[in-house]
Amino acid sequence: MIVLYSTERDYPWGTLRSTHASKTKIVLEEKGLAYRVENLSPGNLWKKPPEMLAKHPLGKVPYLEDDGLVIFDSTVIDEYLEENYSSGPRLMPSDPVERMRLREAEQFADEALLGGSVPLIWMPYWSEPAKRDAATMERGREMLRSRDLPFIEKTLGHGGRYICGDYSLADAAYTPLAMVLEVDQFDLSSFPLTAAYLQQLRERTSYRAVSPKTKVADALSRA
Ligand SMILES: N[C@@H](CCC(=O)N[C@@H](CS)C(=O)NCC(=O)O)C(=O)O
Repeated sequence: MIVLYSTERDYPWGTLRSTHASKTKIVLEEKGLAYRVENLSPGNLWKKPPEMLAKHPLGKVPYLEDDGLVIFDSTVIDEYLEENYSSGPRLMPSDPVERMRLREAEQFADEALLGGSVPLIWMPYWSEPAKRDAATMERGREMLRSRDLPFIEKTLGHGGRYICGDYSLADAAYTPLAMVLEVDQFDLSSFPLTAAYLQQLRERTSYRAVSPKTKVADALSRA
């Protein structure tokens, strides 16, 4: 069985999960694959114990084991799942230009959101409210408002239902944004296309596995 290494934890303000590992969990769900989650403590992400470094050279999540094969990096894992498990729904188009657009949209999600604005908002939620750095969180929200959301809004202007038209691997990369902004109760009224898009992602069956309303114990595997 596929084993996904992630970090997930229940808090009174919602169940928090690694954004990058959630991107991979969504693909496992969308493709209908059987898997279980190996839940690592948040402390492992900075302690980086040797057993973790043996599987991911940077000691990050996600990494995944599939029948003896160990794979790291959410983008690489997601493409591997798509290419190796062709029996599930196709999450990548075959046209080279469409594939390029998908990778471009995913790259933006990785660099601008998951590696840029989103952690400034998300990391403080792993601490109790009194210990959160409000200024850092606001800086993350401002990056979203001024840089990231305008680009997403423009991209969604193509009229398709999802970021690249039909549902694809790229949408898995935007689902962590839906998750984070749900916890943050972020006001998206100036970005109506993005608001509708993120809501659509939340309404997919796959979202249950990463929803802040789903307790860790209730989404640790899929048969
Ligand atoms: N490029 C990597 C980034 C993974 C990543 O940064 N994961 C975070 C958790 S969401 C992490 O492990 N952070 C610990 C660290 O940066 O050392 C991927 O897409 O998998």
